[in-house]
Amino acid sequence: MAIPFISAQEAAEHIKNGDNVGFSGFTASGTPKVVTEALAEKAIKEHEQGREFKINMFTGASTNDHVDGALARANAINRRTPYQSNADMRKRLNAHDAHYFDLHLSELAQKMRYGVFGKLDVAILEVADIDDNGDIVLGTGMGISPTIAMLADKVIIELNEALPKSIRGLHDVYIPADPPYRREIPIYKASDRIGTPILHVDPAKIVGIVKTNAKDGVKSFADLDETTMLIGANVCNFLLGELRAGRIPKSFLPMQSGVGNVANAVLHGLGEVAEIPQFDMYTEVIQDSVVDLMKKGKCRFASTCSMTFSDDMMDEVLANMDFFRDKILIRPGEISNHPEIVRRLGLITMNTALEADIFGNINSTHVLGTKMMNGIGGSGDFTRNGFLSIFSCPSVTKGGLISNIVPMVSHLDHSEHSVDALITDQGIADLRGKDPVQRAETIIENCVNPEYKQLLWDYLKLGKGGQTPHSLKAAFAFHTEFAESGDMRNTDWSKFA
Ligand code: 0RQ
Repeated sequence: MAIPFISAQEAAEHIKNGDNVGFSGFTASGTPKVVTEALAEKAIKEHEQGREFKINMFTGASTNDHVDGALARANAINRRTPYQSNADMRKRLNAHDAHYFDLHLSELAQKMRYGVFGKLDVAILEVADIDDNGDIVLGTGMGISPTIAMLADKVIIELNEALPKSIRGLHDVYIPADPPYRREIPIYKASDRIGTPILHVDPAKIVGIVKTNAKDGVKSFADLDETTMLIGANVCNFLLGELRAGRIPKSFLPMQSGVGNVANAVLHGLGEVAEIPQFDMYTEVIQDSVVDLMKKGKCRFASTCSMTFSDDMMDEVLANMDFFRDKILIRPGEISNHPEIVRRLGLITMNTALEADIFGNINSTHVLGTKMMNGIGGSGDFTRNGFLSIFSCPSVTKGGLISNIVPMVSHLDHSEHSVDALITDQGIADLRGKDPVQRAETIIENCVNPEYKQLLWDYLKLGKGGQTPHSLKAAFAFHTEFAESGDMRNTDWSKFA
């Protein structure tokens, strides 16, 4: 029997208050776009009638305004995991209107299969193609799609007609067996294909197909500012030094990079350095800079969970599939971020901190210790297991009112044990093989902004010995000073002597 075409509103009627709902995609790429808007409208109407309407929301990573934005504004979310980056959703999480729990991205699909969050009622999948047997070509990001398609009682399809059928072949759909039956995941180089290009869904579960042609809507990057360029150059120099010293093999190692301007600057920088050989990427997100590297022949292959390209770049890639087909594989998040593979392939990992402390601990998620920014994302999956784990951030924020290097991080995401190097616009702190005091000295000397250097040297003297010499009274003085006067530079250690 043919799968029926339905409207977004009819699709939304299949979703009930309290349902667990899984969404395809990863970042803005490959997420549903119209059923979620209709669901938000339904929630608003239900609320107007005085009825409860909230769902529990499971995604690959962040989404876009059609998903997180629309549902947050409608106050339609009860539980949310594992990552978001939407201003309206952020407000809901921080107000506890939506109960957000922050999770390593690689863990969500398996935790859903283990039954941790109860049964999955509905999955909404954006697809490029589907036939009546339930054979699906997914869109531009995979996330948790294979697992939610398998677990959900009902599946709603968004067929995105803007995606060309030629995207078929880019996906590598694979679900590992669950313990005690799991075996090694047989990826020995970034380009190893282990699954199938097609996702099969039981057609009996598919309640209908909603047509759309909305684009992912990823914005182009802003021109790089001076700070970003300095960080990018420092990361490139560090990697070049490691290559010259023979600590990175001559053939280089696969790279992972987070999202954002710094990642873009680093990759752009690597493309400019002739001494860096061709390399592969094994990462969760590829951005526009990776396409440029592929065109230059610098990046040989990218294994990813999503193609997070700006709309213009996406059009270019999709129009030139003959060139890109053998250079990109889109995998589920639990494979793109799998700790086993990160360790085996020996990834060079590059992620971003909101703040770091002088001993090398990292806060990637909580602004000034309390407000959730986005979530840990894949940064922990990669950082903890990388061959060389690098964190970067600007040395100061808000025109210098905030130092991104503090005495003690106000929230801990990645401990000193997982961080090999910290890099800011000021310079590089190689933390490997150093004790906590040596780490602090290196970070203060090389990474801290000149306006904060003396303050942090003085803090180090406040500590009364021990392996990690903190002053527990003064450890959060930068943060409390910012709360009081709005400027961390006003910190006065004499109050704590
Ligand atoms: O504030 O928005 O008011 O301008 O925080 O800071 O410098 O624009 O940083 O966009 O690169 O994001 C860590 C959040 C960095 C991101 C984080 C303020 C600053 C600004 C944002 P405004 P920037 P970026 C791959 C891997 C975790 C997940 C991860 C992230 C705003 O990289 O989510 O790595 N990482 N995943 O002014 C107070 C500080 C601050 C601060 C910055 N110390 N205190 N405010 N800000 N530092 C991706 C995926 O997993 C999908």
